[in-house]
Amino acid sequence: MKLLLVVAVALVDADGRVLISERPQGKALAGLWEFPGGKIEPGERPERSLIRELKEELGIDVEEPCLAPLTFASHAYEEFHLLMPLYVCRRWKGSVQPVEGQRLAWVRPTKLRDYPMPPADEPLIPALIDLLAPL
Ligand code: 9L3
Ligand code: MG
Repeated sequence: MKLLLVVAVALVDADGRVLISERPQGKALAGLWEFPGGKIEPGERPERSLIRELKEELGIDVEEPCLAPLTFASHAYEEFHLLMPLYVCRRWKGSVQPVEGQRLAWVRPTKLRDYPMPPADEPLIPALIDLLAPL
């Protein structure tokens, strides 16, 4: 089965909330809330892909040293197997905007389960709760 490589990010604000984005109508998995990101293009380094996607989808500028890999998602869809590292990013330039008209939400990690997510994204929640739990 084809392996689809995708990158995703948990943008974390000063209050420890995480950004999720609703997939627009007309796209696969429309209406589900995901960690922003997208496909890695052939020959592209994953960090570059993520920087590109964050500019395209949210209008922000991220620098590579601000990205830290946290964990991986893996899910077998009918047509492909998805492999998706989740990065964490706490610093960016510019204000987050819904460039593609998508709905956005800043959510406490423990509240992420209130939002319907693609099957690849949901198993990432515990790692975020663990990372961002108040000390
Ligand atoms: N996908 C799942 N969870 C995510 C992201 C960013 C992407 N957090 C899945 C949806 C699509 C595929 O990966 O099947 C490619 O994503 P996109 O290029 O349609 O955003
Ligand atoms: Mg995308």
